[in-house]
Amino acid sequence: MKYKLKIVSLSAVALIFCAGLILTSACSRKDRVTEIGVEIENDDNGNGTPDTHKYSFSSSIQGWEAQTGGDSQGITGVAHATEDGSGVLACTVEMVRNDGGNFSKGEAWVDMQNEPPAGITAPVDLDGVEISARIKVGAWAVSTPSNGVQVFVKDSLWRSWYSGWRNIEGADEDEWIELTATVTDSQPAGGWMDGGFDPEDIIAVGVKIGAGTGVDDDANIDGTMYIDYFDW
Ligand SMILES: [Ca+2]
Repeated sequence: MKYKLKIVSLSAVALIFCAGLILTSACSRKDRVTEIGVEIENDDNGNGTPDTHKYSFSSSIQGWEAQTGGDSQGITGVAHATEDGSGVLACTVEMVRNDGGNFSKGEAWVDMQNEPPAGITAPVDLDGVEISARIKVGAWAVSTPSNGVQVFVKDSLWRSWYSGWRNIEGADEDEWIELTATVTDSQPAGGWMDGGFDPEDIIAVGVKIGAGTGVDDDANIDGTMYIDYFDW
């Protein structure tokens, strides 16, 4: 009887020990997951604060794509990358100046009906709201006449609103460029708006790059444009 009791108590000790091991293991797994999650969120700003931009590209392309229709096909692909410690959308630019066809400008954009930012449901009311994007290009994008960049939005009938053209100049080479514009129901200076555009009914946002015009050449303009975020 005494012997049996000893076996029972030894088994109980072994059981408690195993339970402890399992619990410890479960806890450390949870800690590791939490740590990885924090690392991904902090990746973008490089200063220990989470990136709260609508599209931050911290760890994915968030549904963005290259425009493959119409006359704006000069961005031929998008991919996730890291630039200056931040998750970015890397856009492959293959434009042809004075192309006269589909490649003298290009767009990276997202259909928010399918790929909305966290906590957002499209359509979105952006009337009077400032939109912003942070982008970077290299020496390949600097030329005369100047190439340029714009931010844009589209309403649910695919009517467009483009911010004023912003020249890419020598000082911009390898520097982050902040693009900002306030969406309204009128055409901005140097920009474009389709008739009837409704700023309260936005389903798509994007960034455009275009080749400068006014000279008679058909130079290739090839390189990578990085988009750090798109926000409003
Ligand atoms: Ca980013």
